[in-house]
Amino acid sequence: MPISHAPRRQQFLQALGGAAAVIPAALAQRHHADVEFPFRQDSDFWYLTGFDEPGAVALFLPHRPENPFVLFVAAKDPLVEVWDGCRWGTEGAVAEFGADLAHPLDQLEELLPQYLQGAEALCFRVGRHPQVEPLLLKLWADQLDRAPRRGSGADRLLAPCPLLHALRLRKEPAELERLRLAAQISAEAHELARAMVRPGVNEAEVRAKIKGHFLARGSRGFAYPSIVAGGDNACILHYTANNAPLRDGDLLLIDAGCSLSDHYNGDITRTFPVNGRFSGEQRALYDLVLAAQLAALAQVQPGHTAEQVHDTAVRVLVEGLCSLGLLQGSVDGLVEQGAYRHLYMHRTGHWLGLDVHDVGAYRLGEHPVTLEPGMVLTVEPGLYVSDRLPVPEGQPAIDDRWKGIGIRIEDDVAVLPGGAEVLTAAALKAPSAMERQL
Ligand SMILES: [Mn+2]
Repeated sequence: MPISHAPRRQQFLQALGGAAAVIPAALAQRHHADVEFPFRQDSDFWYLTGFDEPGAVALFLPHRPENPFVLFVAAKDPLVEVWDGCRWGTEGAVAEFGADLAHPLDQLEELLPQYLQGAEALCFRVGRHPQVEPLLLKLWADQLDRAPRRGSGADRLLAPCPLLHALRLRKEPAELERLRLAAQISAEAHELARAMVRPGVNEAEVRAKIKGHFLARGSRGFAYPSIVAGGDNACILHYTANNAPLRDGDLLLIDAGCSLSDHYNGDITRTFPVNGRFSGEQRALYDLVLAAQLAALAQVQPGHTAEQVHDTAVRVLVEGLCSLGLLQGSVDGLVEQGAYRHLYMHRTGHWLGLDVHDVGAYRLGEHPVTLEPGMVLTVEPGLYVSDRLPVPEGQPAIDDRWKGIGIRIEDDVAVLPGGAEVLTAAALKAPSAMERQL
């Protein structure tokens, strides 16, 4: 079931009403000197076009029903293409990407006013696209100047996000297929990583194994900077060094997922003992995080909210931390005051899709968004015991035997009619699977 961008364009055009949308592609980003980062397309632009070149601009023009989808793209240029690879050019934009009309990018300034003439409003994300924004604002200013005599002109600037991100939040069946594949490849890499770990192996070697599998399976590589964090390094939530030797007696936390050729992402975290055996303290906290994760996963179903998922995880964690003597007081009071946040300081999940932290509202005004079939989210509670944050007043000091334990367990979950599907189940997490004979 291939991804089809055309039905999305139809939905977006309908949602626009009388507004005309200008959706720019991402630009190439400089790494250093004349070297660029690998190109990453803007996810909104990709969602609507599937076109993977930098600098392009897509127009969506409901007021021109005979040719509502116009692409401005880099023109064919044999000399540039010898260095940088093939471009589709205007002919490819029409033939391969379904544009009703296509023009070379250098005609954008000249042609944009004509295309936007007659729209009731302009739909453009201010603050994100410095190559297009001045042009668009000047054009709108001209329209406003002329409106009294012409009797027409756009009178509002709209953000595309509410329309577009509501579409992106609800995944089509073909998108769920891609997310299943991203989850599967990511899970395979976690299994390979666990099999190679033993004391003395470097975090970087584990990371290389994971990246090797992602590339060998045809994905683009890491969906986000992966975290391979032994022992206390796991208590740094966005640990980036990833280059320490793994120590006997420590846990290893791995947060890694792949990004497919069409940018659908996996996002998995697993934690297990470097030497194959949990200590008593490690096992107690692992069992607690797993219990919180399973309870939170059970809350993922249509009609519930992401807040319920988070609240469930927090409650299980706080109850367990009280039993272990790491917190004291009434569970309700501790939850209300947030007196657990020196041990659990992040939310329990996020939307997942073309962006790893995918677009879509979590709240609309006062109301948390209700989970619906097609929504995909991560469920990732954790505990991080270190000296970095102060123990809140009235809470027990932390005994040294707990310190340096960082645990997170993260799965990707699709909401389905009547329930949910854990996409990442192939990455094992039962304590018995985390313990290994070395
Ligand atoms: Mn995540």
